[in-house]
Amino acid sequence: MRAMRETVTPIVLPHVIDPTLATAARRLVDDARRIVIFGHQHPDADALGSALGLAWALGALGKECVVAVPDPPDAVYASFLPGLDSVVTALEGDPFDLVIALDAGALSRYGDLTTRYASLLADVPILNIDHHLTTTGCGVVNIIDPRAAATAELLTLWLTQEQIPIDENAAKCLLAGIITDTRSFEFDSTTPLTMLVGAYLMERGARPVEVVKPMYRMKKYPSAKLFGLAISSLQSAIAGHLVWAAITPAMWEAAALPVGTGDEGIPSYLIDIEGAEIAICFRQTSLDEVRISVRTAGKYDATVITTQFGGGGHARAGGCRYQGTLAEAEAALLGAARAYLAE
Ligand SMILES: [Mn+2]
Repeated sequence: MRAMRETVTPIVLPHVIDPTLATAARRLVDDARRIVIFGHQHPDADALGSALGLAWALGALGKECVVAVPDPPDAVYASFLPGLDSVVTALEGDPFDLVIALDAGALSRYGDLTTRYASLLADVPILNIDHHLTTTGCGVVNIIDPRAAATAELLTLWLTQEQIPIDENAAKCLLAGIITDTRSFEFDSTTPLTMLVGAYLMERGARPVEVVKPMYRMKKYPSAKLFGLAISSLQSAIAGHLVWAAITPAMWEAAALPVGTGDEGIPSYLIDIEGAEIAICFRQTSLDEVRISVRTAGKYDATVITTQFGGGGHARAGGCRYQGTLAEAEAALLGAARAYLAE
């Protein structure tokens, strides 16, 4: 006998969006026939997944939807975002009735789309849906909530609140947005509601593995080779609180990769070693230049080290360049790290 029942109650998402805003947004959509959906510059999988998910959902209502972004999408998204090949970077044809701008609040984040195609977009209302803290919105109606982990989460909640059906293609696009903005539900931005929205989209046929594997697990053979070579240089000091590794031109050559390309995620890998508080990845790109990535845990701030060498970054991740040999760079950076750990 199996422990679990075969069926569960269908998931019902709560109506959490301000009803006035939700209805106003619905009215804009109802009044439009031809809709252009914008994703922001250098579109990530949340911008693209939200835009395509919405296009699938509104397309099924009989709306003519065009998804446009200022920069071409990265090819890695093609395997899990149905309809990615329909995304355009230039507009043509009849004027539009509505712009729906997704995953950024400021119009400038959509590149020059609005200025380049002013004739197609003259007097066209904008509906803005976004989850970034820093924005007040660029639309006549703005559904903005930084509590949402992804624009795709907010959009799913709006679609379900307005009883607009989400088919399998839409569900796949929307789940991709949520998974990539939360790194597989890992970041602190993930809430119980995020998980519930994810479950709702899975119920409609979306599968996390289709996104997680190409985004976070798949690597090319030369990249795996380089990773192994670099990790073979791993060293530690100060009871494991300081760890470091180096990538040399010979390693890139042995892995059949151009010298200086990529870091294969080694900086993040190093700081996940148990006990590590400061991790440094040295990448020797020529005989007299070394690029350095610093990662920190606990109370340590990476910029305390990188700014000593003219670099910058954030508390957890910083970088700098060192003019000199690898041995000189290691002596300088490890010296600074040891001094910091001794404070
Ligand atoms: Mn986002």
